[in-house]
Amino acid sequence: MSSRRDFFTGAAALVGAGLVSRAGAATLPEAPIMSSAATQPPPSPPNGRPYHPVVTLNGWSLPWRMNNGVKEFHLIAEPVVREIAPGMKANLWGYNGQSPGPTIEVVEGDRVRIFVTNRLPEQTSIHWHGQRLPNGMDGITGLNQPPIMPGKTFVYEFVARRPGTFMYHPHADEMVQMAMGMMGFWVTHPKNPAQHAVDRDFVFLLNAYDIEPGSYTPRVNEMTDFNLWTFNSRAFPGIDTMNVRQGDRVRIRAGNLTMTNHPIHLHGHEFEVTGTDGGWTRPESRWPEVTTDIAVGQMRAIEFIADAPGDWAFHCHKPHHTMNAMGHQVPNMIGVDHRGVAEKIAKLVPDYMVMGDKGGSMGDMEMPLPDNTLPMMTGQGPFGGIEMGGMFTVVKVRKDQKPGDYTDPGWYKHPPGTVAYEWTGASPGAVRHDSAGGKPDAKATIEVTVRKPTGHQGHH
Ligand SMILES: [Cu+2]
Repeated sequence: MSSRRDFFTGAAALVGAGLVSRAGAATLPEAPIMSSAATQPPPSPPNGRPYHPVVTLNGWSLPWRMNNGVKEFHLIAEPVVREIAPGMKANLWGYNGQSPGPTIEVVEGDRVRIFVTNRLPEQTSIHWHGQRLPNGMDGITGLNQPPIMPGKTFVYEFVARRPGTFMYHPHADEMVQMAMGMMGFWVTHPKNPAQHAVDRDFVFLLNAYDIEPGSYTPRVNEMTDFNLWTFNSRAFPGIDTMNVRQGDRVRIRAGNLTMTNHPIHLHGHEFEVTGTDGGWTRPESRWPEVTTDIAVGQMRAIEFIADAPGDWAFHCHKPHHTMNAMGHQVPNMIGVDHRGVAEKIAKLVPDYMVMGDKGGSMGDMEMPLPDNTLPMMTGQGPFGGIEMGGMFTVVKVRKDQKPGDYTDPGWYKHPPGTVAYEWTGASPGAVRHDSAGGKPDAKATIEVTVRKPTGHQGHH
């Protein structure tokens, strides 16, 4: 993660696209390109009305140009290479060098003009999810507008009437284009910057990909069996941590553009859902939660006071969504004795290894992986392997994190006596109870019941 100072170094990654010099393009605003997948804390707005900028997790906000009071942005739909996490890159489609595309930040009442240049090999369009706008700006190919053909630029223009949390994505060949990563975040800040003000405001999209280990391009026809679950097209340990100051009021906004729901869970704090893609929730309608389910196509803004110092996990609560690419059709081998079998197979298959006979713990396991894939469960913490992947990151709450500083403070230093520890006194050993609820019997043997396949049981 970068600090505000680093941002200006990171801004070196912003280069003119060099794509806008054709005849008639002199009126197009510059289309900045981002080459880094690191979180870029945004600079304060250089012009226009004031607002408190959001921080896009492993992303950035798109600069604009003021043209006679209109905020002009330039999005370029194009193939990109996105680093999903160190060790894995994906050929995706996105905007301005990254997938997801840059966050667009405007202020309630702003007149916004967005130029969209299509550099994909097929037609596209952009739908501005959740916005109040003229029907012809809604972006459904065929319904509201003709398609933007390859090489063409379209202009969308509307007033950002409603403050809140939005996203953008194509409504053209959308199964393919969203499976390829075409999406981005949009925040319309309230006219009055004091309204809904928080100290830190993080945003990201939930996305999922099916990329066969060893390959680079998503299988776009997949409906359910995705193997990469990501925040802003990054998988743990590639997702930056959210670093905050103790006592901060923190908002985290997430939008779900996958094909299943994600129960998003925060450790160590309670939060309230303060906004959806339909607007801000009324204060009297809120209740405390530690998990909120984000359904397909929904956005949620949660808020909490970060009053508990520490490194707090923040993740999807579906266990398979905190794993990285690997077949999920692995049988449950807990308790199976592989001795002998493994040796015989190893003679035939040199890289063969027994998996999961003592549970699935693989955090410290060195496995031969194909090129360009991620271990299923990975990431190192101060106490060893974290054994996570996918939709997992950490909220770091620190007393001495400076306001406006988003740099990673390192691992939490626990006060003495506040970490779970090993019992080193006398151990009673393992005691087993028999199934009839009788006396403990340490020597009880395991009785195995074998059910033989006898055809259609219960259908005699
Ligand atoms: Cu999930």
